[in-house]
Amino acid sequence: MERSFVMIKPDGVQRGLIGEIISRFERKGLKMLAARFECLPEDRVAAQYNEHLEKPFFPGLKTYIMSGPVFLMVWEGKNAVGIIRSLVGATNPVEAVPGTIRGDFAVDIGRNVIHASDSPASGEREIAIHFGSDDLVAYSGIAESMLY
Ligand code: RTP
Ligand code: MG
Repeated sequence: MERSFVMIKPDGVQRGLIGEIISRFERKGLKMLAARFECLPEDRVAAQYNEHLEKPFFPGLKTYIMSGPVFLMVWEGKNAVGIIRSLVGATNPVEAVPGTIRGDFAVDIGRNVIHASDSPASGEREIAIHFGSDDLVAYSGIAESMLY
């Protein structure tokens, strides 16, 4: 079973897309293990995006991510990382196909609504940045026993 870290970025929160995005993941059959609504401090933005610290777009990315509250989540499921990346769509909304979250709701790479872990290892790393092990709630969902 894989776990993915998902963050609805400030533009997604401001546009009222939290419910829409959660609904898509629930209908797919994924299970939420944790969630928190907050404004991210600078150190966790840097840790989250450590692979991009030296990129030219990082200062703008940091300003964007810290411009308002974000909605942080942990999702679990069979192949959850790849499935969530396909539900999210391509990084650049120009390439994100309709039916994906970015394909349906975004027009600009610098305002692309949502983050999702790009590998199972990234998922575990990113979860540990934002959540403690006590924050992850263990339970069995009906959907799980029906699906797997
Ligand atoms: P994310 O990490 O946010 O889920 O997005 P991603 O994997 O699809 O894309 P990634 O390459 O990790 O880039 C992280 C975020 O940085 C912003 N970005 N801006 N202006 C640019 O060229 C540029 N490139 C990336 C985007 O907000 C992207 O989601
Ligand atoms: Mg990324």
